Order: sequence, then C-alpha cells, then structure tokens
Amino acid sequence: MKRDGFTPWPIEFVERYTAAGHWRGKPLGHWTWSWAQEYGERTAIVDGEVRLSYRDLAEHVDALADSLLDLGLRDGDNILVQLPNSWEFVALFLACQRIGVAPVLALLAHREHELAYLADLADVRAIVVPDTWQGFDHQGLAGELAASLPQRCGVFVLGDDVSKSNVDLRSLLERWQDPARLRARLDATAPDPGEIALFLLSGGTTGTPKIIARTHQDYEYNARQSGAVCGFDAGTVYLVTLPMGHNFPLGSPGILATLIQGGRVVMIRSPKPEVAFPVIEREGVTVTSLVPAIAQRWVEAVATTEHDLSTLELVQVGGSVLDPAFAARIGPALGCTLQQVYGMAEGLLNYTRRDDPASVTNHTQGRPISEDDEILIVDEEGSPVPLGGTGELLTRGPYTPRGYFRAPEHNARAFSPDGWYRTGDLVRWHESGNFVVEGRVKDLINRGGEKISAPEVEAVVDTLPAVRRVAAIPLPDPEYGELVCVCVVLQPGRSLTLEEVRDLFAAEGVAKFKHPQQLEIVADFPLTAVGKVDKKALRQQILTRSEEQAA
Ligand code: J2J
Repeated sequence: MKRDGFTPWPIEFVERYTAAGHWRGKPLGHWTWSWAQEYGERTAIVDGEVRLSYRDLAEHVDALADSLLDLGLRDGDNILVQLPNSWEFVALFLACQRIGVAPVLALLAHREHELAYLADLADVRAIVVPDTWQGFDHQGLAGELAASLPQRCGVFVLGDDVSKSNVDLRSLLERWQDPARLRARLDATAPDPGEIALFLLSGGTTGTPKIIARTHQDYEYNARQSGAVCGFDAGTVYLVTLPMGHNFPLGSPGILATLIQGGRVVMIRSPKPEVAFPVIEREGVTVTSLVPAIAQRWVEAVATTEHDLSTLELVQVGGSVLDPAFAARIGPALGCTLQQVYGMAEGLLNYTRRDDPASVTNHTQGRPISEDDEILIVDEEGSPVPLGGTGELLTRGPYTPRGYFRAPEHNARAFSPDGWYRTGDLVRWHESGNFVVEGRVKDLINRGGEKISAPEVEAVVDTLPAVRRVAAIPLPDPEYGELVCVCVVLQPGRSLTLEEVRDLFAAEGVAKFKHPQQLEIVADFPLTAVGKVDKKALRQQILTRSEEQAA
C-alpha cells in the first residue's frame, strides 16, 4: 500500500471477491474513458447551463488530472475537498481517481475544528474549496489552514474570486489539444485498484472523527451493485439533491452508478423544493435520494407546486429513521415509488426493492446488495439473537473495509478480531427478509441524516470552566428527527446558559449543525452498573422533566 494506516482485507477474501467478479482489478479512474467510449456524445452531466457529454467529461477529467500532476500531486497523496455540488466537483473526483490522489470528502458545513483535524489526519497536500459559500469565506479559512500545516499544502479554489496566491480550479480543467496522447500517458501510470481511492467521513462515536478509506475496486462494486439492485439504466436521470461528498448521492447508487449505466447526472446546489422542482421538470429527472427531513419538505411543497414532476419514478430515502406513516405518504404525494435505504459510509448498503409491496417498503429499511455481505445480529454478549429478535448488526463484505484509517485503538473496539464491523445499530429481520432498524447502541446524534458524535460535542463543552461533567444526548426534533442536547453538572457556585455554550462552539469553529440546541442543568448523572453515564436514563429524565414543565 502507498499509505500506512489502512487495514487490508485478508488475502482469502481478496481472492474470493475477485473470483466472484465483485472486484474488477481496475482503478475507479479507468472507467471514465470506458464510459466515454461506450456512451460518447450522450449527456453525462448537467449543471445549470453546462451540459457535458461523456467524452467532454473524460477530456476535462484528464486535463485536470494532468494539471494536478503539474502542481506536484502524486499517486499516494491525499487532498481535502470541500465543494458544493457542481460538475467541477465530479470532474475533480474522477481526476483524482486517474492519478491515485485520494480526496477526503469534507462537508461545506465544516469549519476549522473539523478541517484542521482532517488535514492533519490525512496529511493532505491540497485543500479545495469554493471562494465563498453562503456568505462564508472558505478561501480565507483554507489559506490560513494550509499555512498552519507542517507539510506543503496548496489551496485550489472554485469560483469567480480566486486570490492570486491560490490556484483557480476552473483553469485546470481546460482541455488538451491531443486528448488521446494525454489519455495514454495517464493510463500508463494508473494507480493500483487495491489502493485507497477516497475517504468518507464516519458518523463517529469518538471524541475525534474517524475517516473511512475506500479502495478503487470496493467502491466501484458498491456503486455498480447498488445500481443493479435499484434498476439504474441508460434512461436514468439522477438528481444530486444531497451534498455529493456524502456516500449516499456519490455511490449508493448515486452519481457513480448513473455514469456506469450511461444515464444523466443533474446537479443542484440546494435541496429546497423551489430549486429542485423546476429542474426535475426541465431535465425529466427519474430518480433522486433524500433524507427524511427533506422528503418532508418536498411532500409539503408538492401540494402547491405548478411544476410537473411526473417523470420521477423512484425516490430513495435514507440516512435516518423514516416514520412508517409518513413513508406511506411519500410515493402517492410525489407520484413515484419509495425506496428506503439503510446505508453507512463504512460499507454495507441495504435497499428495499422496487418490487417490494408497500407494506414492506413503508416498514423496513431494506436488505443487503451483495450475496457476499455477511450479517450477524448479536446481543450484548456478542451471541447471535434468535431469529426475529433485535440485536446489534455486525457485518463483513466486499465493500465494508476492515478498519478506520489510522485509528488502531478505535478499530480494536469497532471491529471484531475476525474483521466484523460493529455498526452500533440495533436491527431485526422482518418476515420479508428485510431489516428493520430499531435503534442504536452507538453514542451519536442523528440530526436529519447528519451524524454528530456525542463525545466530540462533550469534549468541546468540557473546556468551559463552569462545567464539572457533561453528557450530550439526542432529544426528539419535529423537523430533523433529533436535536443535540447537552446535560451539564455544574461546578459549585457556577452558572451556564445555552448562549454561552453556543458561543463557544462558534469560537472554536465547530460546524453549525453540531451546535447544541438545548442545555439542561442537572444535579448529577444516573450511572450504569459499571459506573458509566446512563444516557438512556438521562434522556428519559430530561423528557419527563420537559413533559412536567409543559403540563
Ligand atoms: C435509520 N437509520 C439509518 C435508515 C442510515 C445511503 C444511505 C444512508 C447512508 C448514511 C449512507 C438509515 N434508517 N434508513 O452512507 O450510502 C443510520 C445508521 C447508520 C448510519 C450511517 C448511504 N440509514 N442510518 O446515513 O455513514 O445508524 O451513512 O449506521 O452517514 O446512519 O451513517 P452515514
């Protein structure tokens, strides 16, 4: 391996997944030209007024790959990418895949707290950002961050206002006169398909976020097999509604499966119905993926829209719990089939099938995509629960890596000695053969699909002098499913307000979606038998207290 800190699949599994045809021995970037050859002048990507054919896309990708090499990036390097949905982001992603540079896919909401950590962990050689986004000066922050790193790190900027000291991403995309020659040169130095292709962010249950290294061939299989299960084909017009740095729109089946099939990818920068609906009509969008909170907004907005959404065939909803009663409304309201998706950046992907009856689609979160996805549902002692019982889901398989990147201590807990990933999700088998997600044992808050590590929030709050002990817990939120509540035991004689807590999060440069929405001062924490904070009991205590106050 070019990079340290990756836990490989044991050789017998490598052989098995290769023999089964799951892994095809090609780097992800290889496929760009294979698609161009097969689909040529068909439209691959639409982004506003920009329409790129498969050939255009391949030529831009190679031009960018070549420019990245010129700028000193090499096979085995990592870069930090924080971009809005755009055709340039897709091109950058694929250009990296041509030359073995692995993007760490950060979210636009991330600020110095997250970015500094990721840049250090992955030892990145460049940071790619928009000039500004929703009023925030990303270029300024990236410049400061790059200057503070021990390694040399470039700043590449997408936008109209690129400062002289930085690199203009758009200028790197300008095509070559002789694409065939460039293609041959890049083909000759293609990366190894077993190497790391990209880094996804983990939902995280630790004080510092973990990242997941996905290899070229595991991620290609992840997308291709998802596409097959979800019926993606050349007629698929996929709308990228969620931020494309997420696993869901990127590769489950998302952008990559659409390109594999020769369909059309349509980019939008905001999931708002007023942005999405006109584009669905104009482009004849057939599929998109949403989190429940956005599905809710779409279902409300569709009643009064004048836009024709009749081309929509499939809406995939996943990332957090979907209420069955609401699930039943989605298909009829949007005039399409609902597909529930229970996925994770760590690997395993589950989909309800398009031909599952509504009773199954509305009540279950789907089943795995691969016959080589291994599943165990276990109790607290690690023993399999009886069929139909609820327990923690453990999994291994051809697109579920065997460890987080550079996290040996955490891996010892998050993976069993024989390589099973402990998802932290509580599930049971439904009689249909699909999973029902019943809850979780992991210490995180799921805010509308964005995952927030409770220990990460606690570590920030804990730095306040007034705080003796802190526990972050999820409380119900009508719009996003869950909100971040911090429960604090104060130092004697001290006081604390929610505003002070939120000011600290802002000052520390923590992504806004992690800022606590509720503060509860308590005298003490309930403890479990082994002396840990009993968060279930604490949550119940807070809920009861709120009910009493409301009464
Ligand atoms: C309940 N909880 C769910 C669901 C994920 C496709 C779809 C989603 C993700 C994703 C993804 C859920 N109902 N339908 O990567 O490719 C919770 C579980 C899971 C965690 C993973 C994809 N779908 N979850 O959400 O890495 O707790 O991936 O373990 O962000 O989200 O989060 P993440």
